[in-house]
Amino acid sequence: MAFFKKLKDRLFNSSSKLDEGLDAIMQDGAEADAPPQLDEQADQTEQSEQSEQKTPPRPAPGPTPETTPDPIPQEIPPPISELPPEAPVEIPTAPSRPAPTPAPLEIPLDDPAPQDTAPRTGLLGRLLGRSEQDRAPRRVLDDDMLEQLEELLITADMGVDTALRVTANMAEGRMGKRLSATEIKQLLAGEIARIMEPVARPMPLYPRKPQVVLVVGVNGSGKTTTIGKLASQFKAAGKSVVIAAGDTFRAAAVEQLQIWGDRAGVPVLTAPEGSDPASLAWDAMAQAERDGTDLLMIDTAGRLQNRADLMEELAKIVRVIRKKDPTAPHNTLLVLDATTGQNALSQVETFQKLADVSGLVMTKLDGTARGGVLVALADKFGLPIHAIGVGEQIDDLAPFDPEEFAAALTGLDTE
Ligand SMILES: Nc1nc2c(ncn2[C@@H]2O[C@H](COP(=O)(O)OP(=O)(O)OP(=O)(O)O)[C@@H](O)[C@H]2O)c(=O)[nH]1
Ligand SMILES: [Mg+2]
Repeated sequence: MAFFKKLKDRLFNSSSKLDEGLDAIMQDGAEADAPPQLDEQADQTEQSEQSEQKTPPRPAPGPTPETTPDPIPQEIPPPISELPPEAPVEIPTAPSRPAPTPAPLEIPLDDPAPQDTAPRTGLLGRLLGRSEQDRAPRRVLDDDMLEQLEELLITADMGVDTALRVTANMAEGRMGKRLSATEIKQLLAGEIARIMEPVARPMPLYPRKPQVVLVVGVNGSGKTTTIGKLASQFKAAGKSVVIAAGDTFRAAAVEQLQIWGDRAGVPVLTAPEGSDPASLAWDAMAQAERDGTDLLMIDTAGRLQNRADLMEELAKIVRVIRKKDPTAPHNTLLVLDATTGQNALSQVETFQKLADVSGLVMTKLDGTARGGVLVALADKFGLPIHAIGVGEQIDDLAPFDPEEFAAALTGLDTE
């Protein structure tokens, strides 16, 4: 589907560095079965095949992309879900309902993705089949290569600990084996997907009214935009939503949120500039309660994790919300900008202490080559990743799909 294709393309764009790095490592110590000059031919063959076989490849078979199984599942969960298993069952019909698929993210089962990722070999490639794959350059997996892989993963922002773990796991039982670039990508992608699998969870919805969703994060991480996108999806899923403009710090912040409210078709509650965001949160909760609103999303001002005063202000917002409803906030979403790299780790640590973060939204995954930090985050904190931002438009918020992400990050699918 169009949306899925867009997401895939964007993620692929963001992953080219890791992909290129892997290829460079292979070339560094590659042992080809074929003589070296065939490698050059192979490169040309690969390029010419990618440009729709404008020039027919030379008869000498060279390495061409291997046929890899499509790592993209055909069904992708929506970024929000009705009742998680642990949710109190107050609405008898709700638990048995199938997870609703919000309109913007509806992905038909007959999505053409499998065709997209079909082997892109030409006629020659198909004729040569297996023998061509056998001739792909290979490199012995040794300490030297492992070290290079570790470094590569670190430059992709995976962090030292996670990079070491990923490479150690992929190397287990394979030291001394001769691997092709595609095999290495498959192994890395498998390891990454395994780490990411448990955190790929849609934002849970509870029967509580109003369900209070507090949205926090550093300046410019994408909180307001994400609220607009989420509000639109919740609304499409049949929920009544109201947004509280808790960023009373910046005059323009309220206007920006109002624009998003209009786009999403949900009301925005505001307070005068400079007023106490905690009291706005209180008033918004009271109003949402009176109106029987399903979801109250509270935007907050961006705050850097080293600003103690602002962090204390956030802690106060949480305290006040809890005074009104001890079970609230029901979701505290930390919005992280994927382009900030390793700093995201310290953001999670600080916000977790003050606001009891329940889940993450990772924005700006389009246009960054640093998506590896998600792996580090999943490995270190295990917090659910509810959704990913892949653009500035209202429908540019997607569920997090671990296999798709792992394939995109390693460049597995871009061949
Ligand atoms: N490319 C891209 N841009 C995004 C994404 N999410 C947000 N942005 C852009 O990032 C910028 C900051 O977004 P905001 O939503 O204003 O961020 P914020 O966290 O509310 O910012 P403050 O309120 O100033 O702390 C805007 O220009 C958004 O359009 C995304 O997923 N991809
Ligand atoms: Mg904002």
